[in-house]
Amino acid sequence: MKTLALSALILALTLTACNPGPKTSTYAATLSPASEVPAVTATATGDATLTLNEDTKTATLSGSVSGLSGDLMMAHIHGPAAVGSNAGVLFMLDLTNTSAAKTATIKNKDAIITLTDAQITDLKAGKYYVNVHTAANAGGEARGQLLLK
Ligand SMILES: [Cu+2]
Repeated sequence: MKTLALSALILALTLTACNPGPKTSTYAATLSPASEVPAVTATATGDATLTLNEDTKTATLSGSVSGLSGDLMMAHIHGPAAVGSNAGVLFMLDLTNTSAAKTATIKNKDAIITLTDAQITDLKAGKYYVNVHTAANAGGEARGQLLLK
């Protein structure tokens, strides 16, 4: 009977090891006016976290910004570009303003972000960034590079 229990335990451990679930990686961005290219003078700060499911090649993003000069007008993931250079919009982000406190939350606009293999390569290389836009800083009030955590 002990042998049977031990066999069951070994089988359970083997199955666990062979079935680790989806392979995910996480990317974090710290948003600041100083990271804009060129840098802007503003008090906005924020953060964003992107979680990539490498099996399904899909991602979700969530984050928040505060200290904005006014309502957040737009928020995007831009790329591919390294720190210090700019690139076009890749993915629209959904935003919710909390006007009184000049804060907003951001998240993926579509239900899920779907990436190509080339886009995943760029993301992993740190070439994607989050940029939030206000009326006062239409080109971007706070930016943060999405970097592997
Ligand atoms: Cu943008």
